[in-house]
Amino acid sequence: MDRTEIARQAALEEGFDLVGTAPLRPPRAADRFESWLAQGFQAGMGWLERQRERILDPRRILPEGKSLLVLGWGHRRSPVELEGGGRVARYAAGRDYHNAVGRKLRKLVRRLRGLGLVEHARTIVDAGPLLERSHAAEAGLGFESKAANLLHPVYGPWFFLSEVLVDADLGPSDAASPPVGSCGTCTACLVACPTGAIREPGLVDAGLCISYQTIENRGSIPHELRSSLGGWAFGCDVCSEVCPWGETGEEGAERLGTHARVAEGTLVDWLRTPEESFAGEFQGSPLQRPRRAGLARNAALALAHAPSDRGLAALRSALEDDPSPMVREAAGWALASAHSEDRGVRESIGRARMRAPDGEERSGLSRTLEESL
Ligand code: B12
Ligand code: SF4
Ligand code: SF4
Repeated sequence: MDRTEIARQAALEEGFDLVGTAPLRPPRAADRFESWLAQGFQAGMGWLERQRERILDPRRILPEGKSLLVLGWGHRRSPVELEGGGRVARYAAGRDYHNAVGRKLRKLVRRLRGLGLVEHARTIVDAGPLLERSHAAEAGLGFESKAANLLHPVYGPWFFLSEVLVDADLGPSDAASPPVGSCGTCTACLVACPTGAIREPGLVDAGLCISYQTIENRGSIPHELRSSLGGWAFGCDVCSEVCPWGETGEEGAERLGTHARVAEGTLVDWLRTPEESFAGEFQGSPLQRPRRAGLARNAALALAHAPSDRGLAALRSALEDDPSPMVREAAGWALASAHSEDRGVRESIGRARMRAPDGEERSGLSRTLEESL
């Protein structure tokens, strides 16, 4: 067995489903990345701009590096909805994949070192300075798609990517010619995207993407997008769900499990979680990423898509006394959107506007009152 095959076998034995190798060099989609940044499609994710140099030449991450071992781990599972409404992107329903995959990567590196295959190595999963889908396409893990997701003939879009940068020359993998498949004439994701975020094939404007707005945006979600959120309380799977390549593959829900706050929690619970208990309650879950105020904001807006008496009561109290101005404002919008006919709702929003100091909360509530009532 040559060293590439040994490394491949080691990765498969660590539980990865897909393995490929590629030379450590600038990503093939470098021009696309630069033009994406130039057009501001990264929205508030300033770290992508700050890491630009390393992303454009990953040899800066590991100067001794020669190859990339690119790994895929499937996460297909059924749609996830909280009791009473509120959708959660499937990848985020259980334990945080960054931790689960990170552990596997570290074990793999120990093993590769033990085998004498590598000395210097660096692992990356998601947040590292690498254009993962581009290198993964080059390593033969899948093909680039109109939704921008990397698609695999068996796993569709339902797999995570991660990498080990190594100082060994692993050569191209056997899979270096991309797996057969393409979008062909399909345009299902372009048509289905609720906010028109896929501006053209392969080009996603993060500022319009529900995934960005509900996970990465720490501020207020733009009013124009709120009615299109469609009940997504964390992330969005629409472009993956409509993809015909995503229909096969085994169910893998047991891999990350289902977090208690998803299995037993409701939007009302999420909205009411106090700052003091947030970290404890959501421990180990990717749902922590937007922090307490971001998740409560998402819950408030999603309650507009799943109206109920409990939701009405929770939104009223959030409007009155949530500690975050962003959450109070979102609660006002959700009340106006779903409960404007209920007694006293208009007056409560009006009073909240009077109480709010000058700033985003006040202007947001004014806009809500002007537009919806
Ligand atoms: C920033 C980011 C986001 C942003 C921006 C998304 C985007 N499309 O750029 C936001 C927050 C919106 C986001 C959302 C999601 N993300 Co994200 N995200 C990233 C991150 C950190 C960087 C992506 C990036 O650099 N974007 C810049 C653009 C230019 O790069 P790109 O989209 O990868 O570019 C591809 C296309 O241009 C296409 N392409 C290239 N040439 C051509 C030519 C043609 C003709 C066509 C059609 C396409 C095409 O291929 C390029 C890659 O080679 C990566 C991890 C990483 N470090 O790479 C994860 C990552 C891409 N995300 C991932 C996931 C799972 C998601 C979501 C599905 C999460 C969810 N359920 O809510 C959504 C999907 C949204 C979408 N349709 O892209 C996975 C994707 C796995 C896969 N199989 O593809 C990654 C790889 C994380 C991981 N480690 O698993 N994400
Ligand atoms: S994740 Fe949702 S909002 Fe973002 S591009 Fe896909 S369908 Fe559109
Ligand atoms: S839905 Fe159709 S166009 Fe979109 S990524 Fe899947 S195959 Fe390509």
